[in-house]
Amino acid sequence: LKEQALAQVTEAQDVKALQEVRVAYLGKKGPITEVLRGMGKLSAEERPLIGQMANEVRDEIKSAIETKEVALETAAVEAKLAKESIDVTLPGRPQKTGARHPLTAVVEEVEDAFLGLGFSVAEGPEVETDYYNFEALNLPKDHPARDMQDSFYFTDELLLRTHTSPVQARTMEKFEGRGPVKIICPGKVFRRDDDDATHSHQFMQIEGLFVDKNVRMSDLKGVLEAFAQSFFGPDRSIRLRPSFFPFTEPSVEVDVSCGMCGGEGCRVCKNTGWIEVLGAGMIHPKVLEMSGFDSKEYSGFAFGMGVERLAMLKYDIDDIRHFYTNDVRFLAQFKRV
Ligand code: FA5
Repeated sequence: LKEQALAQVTEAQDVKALQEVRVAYLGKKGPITEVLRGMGKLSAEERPLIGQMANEVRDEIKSAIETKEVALETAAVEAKLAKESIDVTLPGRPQKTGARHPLTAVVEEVEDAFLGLGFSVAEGPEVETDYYNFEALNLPKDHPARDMQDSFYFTDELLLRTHTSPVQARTMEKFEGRGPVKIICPGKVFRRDDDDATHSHQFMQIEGLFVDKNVRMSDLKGVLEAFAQSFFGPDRSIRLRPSFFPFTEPSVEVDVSCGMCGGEGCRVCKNTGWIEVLGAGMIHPKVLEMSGFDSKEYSGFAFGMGVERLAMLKYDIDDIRHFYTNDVRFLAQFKRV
């Protein structure tokens, strides 16, 4: 019986089989328990002999089972470890890295250029009131120039800002009539424009504002020239064209030379050699007064530039829609920008 039990212990392949051996030989209905139970029927001489023998067999089987159990468990842990081990000599899986969006890169570069000229960065809300988007900029409700910027309205008083100029009024108010004020403000703007290669219904602008005593048009020109040279390099030029904005007087539009065409068949500049990137001018006295500045003591200039247009000129991008269609092949080209 003992030999048979020990053989089965040796053969057991897993803990479950071992458990079956335990039940079969040492369990309540097993042969050893049966022998011990039948001790009463034996003679007085037989009893200690048989009892001792039965106990010895039981202890031997028990210890064999325990030893085997430990061996099986160790083997199971080892097998698991072997399966989970990491081969450190395998080559790594390459991680795909992203790229900064070209518009983010341009905003940061423009910010850097103007920080160097003493400007700081301000922010304003994308959902704007009619007052800040239009009225505080000398565009009363019936003003025809409101049509220049077809708007997305939520209510009569609330709209998606059509330009970053409302931040001019918001910032000047905070200064309570005391200059200098010298900020730029990047942000998203929204217009009901039809999308084409150079127009988008949502785009980005960077507003600039400088209010102080004796600020002149020549200061505006100097700042914009310094910016254009640092941003585009010395081979690009700028030109100022007279223009109209209700919040500046005089007003100008500023073009940068296209640089990516010879004038023939260019979608970016429509063969003119120039692309308009910003509107600017001397702040209208009424706008200064409405925002709490004495227009006899203070003067200032402001400008608003289109970030996509800057990016298109800088990186020779021929369609504004590339910025918003999330084609990774387009974005991946800006890894080193
Ligand atoms: C304005 O938005 C004025 N607030 C700018 C300004 C600020 C003038 C301060 C004076 C003083 P305008 O509508 O021209 O002006 O837009 C400014 C620039 O935004 C344009 O020169 C152009 O670069 C860009 N822009 C305008 N419309 C679009 C459009 N639909 N898609 C992409 N860029 C546009």
